[in-house]
Amino acid sequence: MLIRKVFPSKDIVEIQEELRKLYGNNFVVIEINHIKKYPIPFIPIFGKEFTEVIIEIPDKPVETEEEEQKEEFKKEVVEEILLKELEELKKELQSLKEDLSKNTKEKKIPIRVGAKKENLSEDDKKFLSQLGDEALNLLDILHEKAFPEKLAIKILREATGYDIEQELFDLKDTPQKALSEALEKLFEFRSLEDEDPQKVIALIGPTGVGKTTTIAKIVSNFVLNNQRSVGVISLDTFRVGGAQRLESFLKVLEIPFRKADTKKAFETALEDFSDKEFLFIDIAGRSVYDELSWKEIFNILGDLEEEKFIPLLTVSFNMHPDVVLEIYEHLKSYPLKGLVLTKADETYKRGAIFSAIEKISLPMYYFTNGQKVPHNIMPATPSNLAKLILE
Ligand SMILES: Nc1nc2c(ncn2[C@@H]2O[C@H](COP(=O)(O)OP(=O)(O)OP(=O)(O)O)[C@@H](O)[C@H]2O)c(=O)[nH]1
Ligand SMILES: [Mg+2]
Repeated sequence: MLIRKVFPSKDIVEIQEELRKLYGNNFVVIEINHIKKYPIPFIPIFGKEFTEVIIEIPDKPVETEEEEQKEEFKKEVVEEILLKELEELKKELQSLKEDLSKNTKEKKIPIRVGAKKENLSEDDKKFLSQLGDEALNLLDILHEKAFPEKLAIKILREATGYDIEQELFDLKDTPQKALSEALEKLFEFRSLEDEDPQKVIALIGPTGVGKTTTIAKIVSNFVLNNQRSVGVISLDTFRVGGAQRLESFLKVLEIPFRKADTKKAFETALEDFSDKEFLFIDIAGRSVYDELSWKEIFNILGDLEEEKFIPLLTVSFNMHPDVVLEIYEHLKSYPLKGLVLTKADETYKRGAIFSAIEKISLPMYYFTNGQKVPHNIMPATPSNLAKLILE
């Protein structure tokens, strides 16, 4: 906007002061003219001198506009710098991503033992490729302990949780706790101590697996730690000295003992021990193909009320799972109620047998891990099994 102003003074500095008072700094002087004004128009006498100033006032104050331009420029520069930095960051991120996926690809094809043989599903392969370090360590241990691949994956699925940030499955807790939690979900564990009293427990299984020794361990612990009343009946009568060692051991602990070679003798012993909380029956191992002999044994035991009778299939950790299944298949027509796993100390590959145990699906009652009576036995709990696996 152009403005014309007329000042009586000639002094430019004075005029500028006046203008500043009126318009601040927001004006630009366009033109300055010295003019004369006459009292009678068109008669040039008695004229008086004036200063005519033409100024322009911009729509926006000049300073603000300049500042705005500066700000605009600054913004553009900053934006440009930021964009460049962003580009750099993007590139760095991309290369990090590539490194990471290379690493994980290299690291996470952990299908080391047996996987190819077992034709894993795409889902299982994907799961394995998403395992974090701790989970991979556990997988290594399960492989070392000869767990079948599919069971190892099942265990890991239970032991791990998905970490959204890392996009990985990793252990939910310490290896001991995470494994223990997983085992609890996948297998059944039971304790004789939770059973109502007046139970008859028999250990049944192949020769030399540790049945008699395990009974000696269980009853000693019952008597020494729990003050439970127990008795033992041995059906191992046809072998020379079959029951002798057990008998002399039980004598020391003053645990009542009977031998029974007939159904009648067995029933008499049962009556004699009717006040005992737990009665253990020791049976000599025999081939599963000796069907007659098994029938004879179950004929002797046959009249026991089913709910009172707890026959436990006893097998050792060092047995081949197929052999365990073979034995189970032959004996499953009898009312087996659980499992005892012996000789954990004799093998490092304690996981192999679990492919059979998964199929048998009976609760586990005890693990034994040495020849020492009464020490080398532990109740079958998820935590004890986890310890045996991680050891
Ligand atoms: N290393 C080890 N040896 C064990 C364990 N349990 C038992 N044994 C040993 O295995 C051998 C056989 O044990 P027994 O208790 O006589 O086995 P069994 O099942 O009663 O045998 P049969 O009566 O012949 O059927 C003995 O030398 C025991 O000391 C164990 O947990 N670890
Ligand atoms: Mg025996």
